[in-house]
Amino acid sequence: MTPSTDGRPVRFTLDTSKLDLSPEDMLEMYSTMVLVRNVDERIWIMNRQGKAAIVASCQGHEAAQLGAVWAMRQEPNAAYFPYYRDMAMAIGLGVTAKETMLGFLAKEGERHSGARQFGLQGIRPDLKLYNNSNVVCTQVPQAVGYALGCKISKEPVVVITCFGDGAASQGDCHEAMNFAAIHKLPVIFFCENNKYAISVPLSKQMAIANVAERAQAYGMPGVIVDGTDILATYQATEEAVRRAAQGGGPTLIEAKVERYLPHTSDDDDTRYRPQEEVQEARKYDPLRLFKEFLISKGVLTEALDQRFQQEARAEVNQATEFAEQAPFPKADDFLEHVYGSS
Ligand SMILES: Cc1ncc(C[n+]2csc(CCOP(=O)(O)OP(=O)(O)O)c2C)c(N)n1
Repeated sequence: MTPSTDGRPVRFTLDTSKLDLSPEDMLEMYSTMVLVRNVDERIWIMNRQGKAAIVASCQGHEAAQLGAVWAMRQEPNAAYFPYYRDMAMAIGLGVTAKETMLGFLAKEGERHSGARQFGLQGIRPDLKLYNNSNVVCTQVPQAVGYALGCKISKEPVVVITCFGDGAASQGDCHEAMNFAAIHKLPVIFFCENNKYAISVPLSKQMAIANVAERAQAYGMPGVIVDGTDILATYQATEEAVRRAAQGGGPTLIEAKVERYLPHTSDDDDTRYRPQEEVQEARKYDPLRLFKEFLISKGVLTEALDQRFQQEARAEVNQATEFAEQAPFPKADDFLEHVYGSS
């Protein structure tokens, strides 16, 4: 995939002959996706039981997030500025089911914020996972600032920042992309376009069909990829990672994804979204698509899939039990890491 000469976004299509993933790699990707789906479904249930306060599900986004993570994981100096829907990205980077469950139940031992924020929000410096917050788009200029800081101090880095289609219409996003292109910063702008910003459909918040079309105006390549295809997303991101690492500057990747559940557990999407649309979208479930691909290639069998499903369920059961029994954080350390002391 090379950037088009007329600046129009490249529509990326998977070329399996160029895949540099072993069958073992692909099985690891698949079993991680199975785990993520199991964690996500369980947290949604815990919310309905009144145990998890609020959840932004990543169901339908898993392939995009994990494809991007797998490409980024090959880069030793990778840093991540995700958004609130990026649970698959977090788990792909090593956040465990137990840690995730502790976060959504706001229990002691949670490592992003000490259980003082929504699940998975806060930072995990050990994983170079920075500022995941509910405030839409803040992470995008921060990712660019981080990349600029690394450039000034001559530290090699490749930064990825993720955001939704709604966030792409915010001023912060435009300023960040413009600045990154001017300074040729090693940033991948990864837009997970699920066609809705809560209840606002894409057509009501942008006058063009693709977010990636804007890349031309900033002066960077724009790439559209099928975000329900983990391997396509992996390949597209891998190229952007290589370009960034070699000093080629930023890339805007638009992963076309589906949102299977309401915006969050506090939302009722039946008030604004035809449910037939959701049923149609479910035909392209990234988990099923990847399973069918792997079976067709002889990499996965139904028996192995059953094993992955059982292992994921067992891990999620253990994580749930652990988090339910864990205490809430102590009131005394409420201000820890909030204010410095002198
Ligand atoms: C600065 C700011 N403005 C508004 C909101 C309210 N809000 C929360 S999520 C959201 C929609 C974001 O949609 P999108 O970027 O498409 O991501 P998605 O949730 O669809 O993945 C809005 C407007 C907010 N949290 N922060």
